[in-house]
Amino acid sequence: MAQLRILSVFLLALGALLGACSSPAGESFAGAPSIKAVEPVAIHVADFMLDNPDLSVTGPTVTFMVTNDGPTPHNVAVRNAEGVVLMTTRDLSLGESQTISAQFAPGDYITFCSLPGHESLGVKGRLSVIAP
Ligand SMILES: [Cu+2]
Repeated sequence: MAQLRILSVFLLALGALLGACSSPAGESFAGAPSIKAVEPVAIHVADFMLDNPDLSVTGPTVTFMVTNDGPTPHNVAVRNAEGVVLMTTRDLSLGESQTISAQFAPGDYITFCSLPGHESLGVKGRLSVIAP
């Protein structure tokens, strides 16, 4: 029973610590402006990876700014769990960017490059869209 009590105290302390670290919605830390939903989500694609393979964004409208940092042409596409592609950039050459917006229902999606073989080489990530 004593162990359970110690665990409870620990969890309470942890909760207080986590609470102290998070800022209320709409507030930002000094010098670090909060990212609003209307600002593009930056994605950098390269040979053969995405710089941020685990994105969480607020929907329904999401704007991405996709940049290709690799010598091989790439695009960034988004598909849902059923495999339906909901958004694709054009094929971008080294240094090219495209800003693109699409609507997403809350849920989990896959980001990938649709050029042959690129997804299996590593240009793949997860996108989680949360309700506003
Ligand atoms: Cu690619």
